[in-house]
Amino acid sequence: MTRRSLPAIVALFASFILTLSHLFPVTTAAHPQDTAGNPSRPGAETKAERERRMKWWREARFGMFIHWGIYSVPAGEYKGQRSSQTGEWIMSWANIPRVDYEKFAAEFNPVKFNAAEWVSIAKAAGMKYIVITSKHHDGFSMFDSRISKYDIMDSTAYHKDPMKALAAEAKKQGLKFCFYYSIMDWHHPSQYVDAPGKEPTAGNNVTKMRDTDKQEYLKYMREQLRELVTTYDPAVLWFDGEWVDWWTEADGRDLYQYVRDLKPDIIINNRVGKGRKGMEGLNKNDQSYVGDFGTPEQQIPPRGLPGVDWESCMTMNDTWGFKSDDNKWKSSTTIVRNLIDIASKGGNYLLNVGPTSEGLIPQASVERLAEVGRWMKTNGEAIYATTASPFPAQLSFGRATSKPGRIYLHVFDWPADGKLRVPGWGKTVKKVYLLTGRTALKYKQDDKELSIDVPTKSPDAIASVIVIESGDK
Ligand code: FHN
Repeated sequence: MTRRSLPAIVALFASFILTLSHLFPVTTAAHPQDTAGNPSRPGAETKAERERRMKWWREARFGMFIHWGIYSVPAGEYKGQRSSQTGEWIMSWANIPRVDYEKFAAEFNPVKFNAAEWVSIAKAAGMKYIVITSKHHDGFSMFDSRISKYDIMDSTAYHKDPMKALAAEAKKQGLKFCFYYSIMDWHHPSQYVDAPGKEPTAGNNVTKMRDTDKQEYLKYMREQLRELVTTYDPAVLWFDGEWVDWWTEADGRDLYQYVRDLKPDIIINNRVGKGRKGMEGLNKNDQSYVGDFGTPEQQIPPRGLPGVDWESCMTMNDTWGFKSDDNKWKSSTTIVRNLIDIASKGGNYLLNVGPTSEGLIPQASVERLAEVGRWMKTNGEAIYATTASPFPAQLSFGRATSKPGRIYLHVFDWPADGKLRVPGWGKTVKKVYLLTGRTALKYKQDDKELSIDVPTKSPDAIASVIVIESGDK
């Protein structure tokens, strides 16, 4: 055996082992994993338990994201400077040192904040859960944190805890209350910025961690998360800012387990670890990564992802945090059709609002959410608790969602000739009707297609839903 071939054989053997470990995640003693690749240990969560834990979330399909913080004070402008970047990143793109940025806290006084109104707006839109920023990258705590003076109780003119009011109101109106929490923290002394032309205490897309301070920061995060989980009982922890190089998958696993130990039925997104592929949001497939669901951002996966829990988060204009000059609002038609498209691919839609520093959700958002709510009032059953389209290819006229024995066709392009042609999917049709008014529709079926006679005018310009009952469970 020549010397040269030995390394080749070793390499071959190593890659074979590697392939094995991806296929069967090695539950090392240090990092035992459950079926979803999440940390597990004796008494770990069984598949059935995971199904139970994820059930409400999977059935909810539609939630409100709220980016609210002291960045709503400058509202996208700093010393006459504006940027196309998002409002919540002003500390970074305006290169504002900590000592100057902190001044926005003193000006933050949301006297018009009304928790009941916010929750009602979400509920009337058909949303089932709310995810609000407890702490964004700027490190400011929008909740009453006993371990930070840089919070809404101690540093603002407001001195009240809106998170308490929102959590109570959400419970009262039957919506799930959830928190966003940023791992990267532009304010915490453990981190600094080392980038050309940047203030070391300003914001930046990445921070550096002082080696000696990482444990201190992990302790700080854990204590804040303990406060958030035990005081407000959130149903989801939505982490973000995990892309910094000082944060590792192992850190993510430990934090995931820590939070699940605090509240075993909590749901945690994949941004607790290092799994996500950028804005595509789903996990890389080079190993199994920690987290309960994937997080595509500002985009919708091209195809359904059978067996994968995912949630697409999206702005209603071009910013997450409030910017006074951003009026690039999506239409309610676009928003409803995004929701349908996402549900037809088996995902959830987390739609954002960016309230003002006075505590108001922008009127343009309120109006569009009311229109979405009108559509959901009639068609909600074609979204909630549905699963992905059974059709192998995308339908030419719209999308489909399904339930056992039932398919919901969401028609965007109404057939001018009064005949809606649906490709065969191998099930025998028992009944076809319009969801609006449950009006029965005539149809003909052969093994190639189902042809449905529809009224000349579509019942709903945004999307008209036709129900096909096949009786096959
Ligand atoms: O940087 C953040 C951004 O401000 C916003 O919070 C979004 C929401 O998903 N996440 C990050 C960008 O991926």
